[in-house]
Amino acid sequence: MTGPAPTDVHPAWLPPEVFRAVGSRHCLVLGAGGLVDTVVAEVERACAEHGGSVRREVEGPPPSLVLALVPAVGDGGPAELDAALAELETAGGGPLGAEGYALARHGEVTVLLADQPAGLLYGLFHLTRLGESAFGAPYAAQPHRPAMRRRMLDHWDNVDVHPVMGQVERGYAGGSIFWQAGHPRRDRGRVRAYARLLAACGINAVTVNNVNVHATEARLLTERLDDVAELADEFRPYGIRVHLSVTFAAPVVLAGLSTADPLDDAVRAWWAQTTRAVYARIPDFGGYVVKADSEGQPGPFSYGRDHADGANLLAEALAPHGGVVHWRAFVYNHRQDWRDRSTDRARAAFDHFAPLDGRFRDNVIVQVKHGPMDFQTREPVSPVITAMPGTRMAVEFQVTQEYTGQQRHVCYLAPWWSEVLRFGWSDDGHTVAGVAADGGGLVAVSNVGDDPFWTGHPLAQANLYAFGRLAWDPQLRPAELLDEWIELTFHPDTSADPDLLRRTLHEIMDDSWRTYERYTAPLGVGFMVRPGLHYGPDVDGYEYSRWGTYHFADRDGVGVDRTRATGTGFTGQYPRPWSRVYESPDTCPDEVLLFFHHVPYEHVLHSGRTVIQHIYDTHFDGVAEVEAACLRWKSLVGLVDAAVHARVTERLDEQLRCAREWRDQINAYFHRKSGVPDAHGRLLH
Ligand code: GCV
Repeated sequence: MTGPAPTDVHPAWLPPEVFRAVGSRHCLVLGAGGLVDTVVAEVERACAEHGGSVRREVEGPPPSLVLALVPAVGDGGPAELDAALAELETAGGGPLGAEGYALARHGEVTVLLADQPAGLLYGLFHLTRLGESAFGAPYAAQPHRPAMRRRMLDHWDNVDVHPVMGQVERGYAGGSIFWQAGHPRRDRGRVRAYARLLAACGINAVTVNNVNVHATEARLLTERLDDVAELADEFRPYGIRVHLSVTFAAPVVLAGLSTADPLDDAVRAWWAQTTRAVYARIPDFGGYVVKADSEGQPGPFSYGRDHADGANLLAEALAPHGGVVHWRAFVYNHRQDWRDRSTDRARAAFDHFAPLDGRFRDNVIVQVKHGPMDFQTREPVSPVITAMPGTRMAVEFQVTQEYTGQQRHVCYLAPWWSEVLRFGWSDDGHTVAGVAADGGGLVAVSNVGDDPFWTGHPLAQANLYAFGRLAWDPQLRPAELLDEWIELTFHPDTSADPDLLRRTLHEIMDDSWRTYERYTAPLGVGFMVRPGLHYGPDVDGYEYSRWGTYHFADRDGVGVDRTRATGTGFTGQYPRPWSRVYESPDTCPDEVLLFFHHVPYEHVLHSGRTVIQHIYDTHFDGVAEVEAACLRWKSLVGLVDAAVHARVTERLDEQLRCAREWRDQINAYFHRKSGVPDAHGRLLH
């Protein structure tokens, strides 16, 4: 069932060592169903490696680990199982649900209970995180349920190599693990191993192609559906449903209809019939993902319809089969005139979507990027997330590091995602995490490719891991998640200096997002990257472009006035208290000051420093922090796998080169614009 682990790829957070505690026990598994077979196969593999045993019949010597589906528990099971069940009942809290599980320890027996097979699988992976501690002192049954029902990764993978974007759009880890130059890859073991890693961090949905749907990829929906079905077969044993990005123009480009108008009967009939065929082939298909009227993709605007009309068309086709449509809210004018100060890209998603609240069908999930612009290193939370109580919403993160160092720089993103998820408004305790949990869950763009370390930069694996875990439980702390990831991936106890290894990884990674922020675009102003590529500094690269990403630096100051009083009015899209907080530079948090305000260089931040001195200081500090990270990493020679050490060393060298370039270009630029010298007299070039 699980197949042999591929040997040409790093085991990431599932090396055989993490199964030692489970694999050295005498295990009893009670229950049946597809995912139970996966659990049994996992436990068998672990026991073969570590000397334990597995059986599925109650009769036999006392087990030390019982994994049981509650409905399969009958008379005659171990007494410890009954005790755990009784505790669970007393604890209340209702059923464990489709994916929940409970863990308990009584006497010498650890018990894992679930209502349904997926829960058993997630519980098994929880045991890998606990290791021996799951088999120590007794503890009463503790239930675990995911906060989000849908925890999804979108792959921006192309079937054909795109002439500009390549095999994977914004991919920094080699080619696609699904597709290679026009065809599905044959090495399916890699996909299965990926599914296993994803399940182990809690992911349960994957989109297998880019949201920019080109000609070949459009046909995955119809004549190339078998390719999608093959992938679904690999993901299914790990409880992961496959979704497909489709083009809104499909009825025209695939079936030759004269229109894709969402209100046209022939168009509706085509989607209904096409979707029926998809479910006939892939009964557990998840649904469609759509990028419409965005960056050149077709959409309902061409027919004078709005996004509710467009999304409802696909939702109607999916509803009879239990599918959902993820309809992206990333809609803005990408053909702006930089001279036009009245258009503000940050406003666009709210302007298009907030008025449609309440008009989307139940199986539409409006998928919103977490910030109003585009996955910059720092942005405020998108106000759209606060504005559509009558709509199911999914919040979209970007695990692939398009604007955060492209997996050449260490940039552990969980601290930021955690901040976003905790962002709250109103007295009723609304938070981003709450909106996602009540609606369509969390989605992220994957950072995985066919690279032997999965993610190019081995330390970027932590972002993938942390995303899945935060989607399961948004309350988890980033440092705690890093602990988990370090223990699983590096198993420090088997190294010569466990404390040094743990401490050093934390020192390098904990604050690496803020380090990256320090040496790149300052105070939330964003972009300043090379156009198209989005790597390395180019302060004015986007300043006179059509993409709507400006910083407006002149000799007196910098930043975008998005206030109601004198700017684009974007601050008015927020509920209180944020509409007020962001409106005034006196209350606006420093880290997003230049996102909301155009201020003089001598403006004094809450930190007590002027904007210009902050720019100089943070850029020197950021580079110093990268220098320190390089030295720290050196000290881990011999404590981590040699190939991992070499790859990270190579990436850190590039990070340091690039950080120095950022520092020098940004500092020189603002020094030349402002004429203000550095208070500490450092070289500004
Ligand atoms: C898939 C940004 C990226 C694009 C991406 C787009 C999106 O603009 O640069 O490559 O397209 O976001 O999220 O749709």
